[in-house]
Amino acid sequence: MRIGDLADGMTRGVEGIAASVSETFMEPVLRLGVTGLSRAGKTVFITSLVANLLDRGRMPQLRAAASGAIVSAYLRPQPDNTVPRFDYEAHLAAMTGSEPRWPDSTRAVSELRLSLKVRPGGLGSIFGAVTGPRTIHVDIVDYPGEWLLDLALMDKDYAEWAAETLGRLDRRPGSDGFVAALAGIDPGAPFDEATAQLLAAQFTEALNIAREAGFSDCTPGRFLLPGEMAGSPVLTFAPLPVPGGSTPRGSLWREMERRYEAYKREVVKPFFRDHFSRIDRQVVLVDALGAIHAGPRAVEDLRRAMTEILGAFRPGRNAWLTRFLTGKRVEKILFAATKADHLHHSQHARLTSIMQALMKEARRRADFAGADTAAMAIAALRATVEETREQRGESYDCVRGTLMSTGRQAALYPGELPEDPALLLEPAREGAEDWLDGDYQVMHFAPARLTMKPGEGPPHIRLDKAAEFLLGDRLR
Ligand SMILES: Nc1nc2c(ncn2[C@@H]2O[C@H](COP(=O)(O)OP(=O)(O)OP(=O)(O)O)[C@@H](O)[C@H]2O)c(=O)[nH]1
Ligand SMILES: [Mg+2]
Repeated sequence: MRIGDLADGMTRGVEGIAASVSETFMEPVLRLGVTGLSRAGKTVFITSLVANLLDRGRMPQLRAAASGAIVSAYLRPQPDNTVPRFDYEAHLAAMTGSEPRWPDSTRAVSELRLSLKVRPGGLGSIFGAVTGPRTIHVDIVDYPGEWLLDLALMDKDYAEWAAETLGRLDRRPGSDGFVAALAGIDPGAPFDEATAQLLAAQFTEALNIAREAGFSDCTPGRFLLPGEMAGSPVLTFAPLPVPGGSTPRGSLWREMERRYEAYKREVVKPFFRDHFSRIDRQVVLVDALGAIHAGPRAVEDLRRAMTEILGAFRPGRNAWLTRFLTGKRVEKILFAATKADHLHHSQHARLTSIMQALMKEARRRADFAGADTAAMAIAALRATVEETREQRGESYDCVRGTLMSTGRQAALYPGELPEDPALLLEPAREGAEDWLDGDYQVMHFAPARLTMKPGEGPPHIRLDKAAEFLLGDRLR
């Protein structure tokens, strides 16, 4: 199953065209896809990107900002009337208020439209003077990262998904209750609702514990964040082994299979069809540092999850990333390692190479041929300052910030990332329990208290470079 296969034929295709030019004014629209697992940094990224496009003082590497080509930027009503608006103001107020804090984890989908008035060639350009400024709309969607995982389900039938999921239970914490519940049932026995509910509840608990322990691949994503679907049949199933050779009609197994397919059809498909199928530019956010900190298993799990997810973006007839009717694909994809402010800049290049290596198979599988891709280490909201500390004759490149736990200032030396990413990725692939050469630390820093000058957005690392890559060519 590819993203494009979800297009459901012509109706959607026609809508796709209508949405790519703003209805009334025929102004161009750029849909920016922000892809990332839960806690990858999507909401912070969107908030800070928008704030820094509205006030462009900290965006020197975005050429259209530096040259003055962007005349003005403002928020406009979004195109989709039934999707909640991304609560930009509340998120920004949280991050930059007098008691700065991170925005809450996202629980539902939302959307924002940022419109940029651009004078081609910049201020004083003859071309600009002749043609006058034009407007380009940038549409961005935010959603809970848990839901992204479900993209990998579209390619799997129930038996496959169940076998994979059951196969990794023993390598994950928190599965005991579910394993015990499974031991007591016969998947070939006639279906009954009480058993289905018990299994689903135990399985959901196992997923939640695994997620807490830093595992990325915890499908189905809505089990972690059910919203208004809690308790419905599409969320009341669990993986079962195939009962001895046959799957009789009316059996528990058959009903679980039916619900799994209903979940894919009625929950997963509409979400991706509505929000992912018209993307022009894509940023893939990855919390590589967080996974490295959680250990080799989390790194391998992240690598696999991202490979499976991006597999759905492979091209083909009606592919997910194929523009409807025009056959155009996503033009640019940025792979960004987020939260780079946890590292001194002397290590940013290493983080970028690790991210590139992590995403290598995903990129190959997705075959983003024709798309322009780049990788960089960024911090959407910089929460630290750099500092070099001497200890016993050695100097350490640290970062300093306000600890979330105590509110106190602390300096962090996260450990030295290897120059060769294989030194991390290979032990992870081979199933190592711990890193050989010590630990990698992550501290949870609160956003720094700021005084933002007029015309400046929140502080960041390379957000301007990311914006230049993603949007720059359309703003000239
Ligand atoms: N230091 C630092 N921390 C960050 C940055 N961006 C995100 N974080 C941290 O990562 C956490 C998750 O960021 P979010 O933007 O909420 O992540 P998300 O991808 O929207 O997560 P879900 O909504 O759960 O899918 C934040 O609460 C911060 O602790 C950053 O630029 N610097
Ligand atoms: Mg979020």
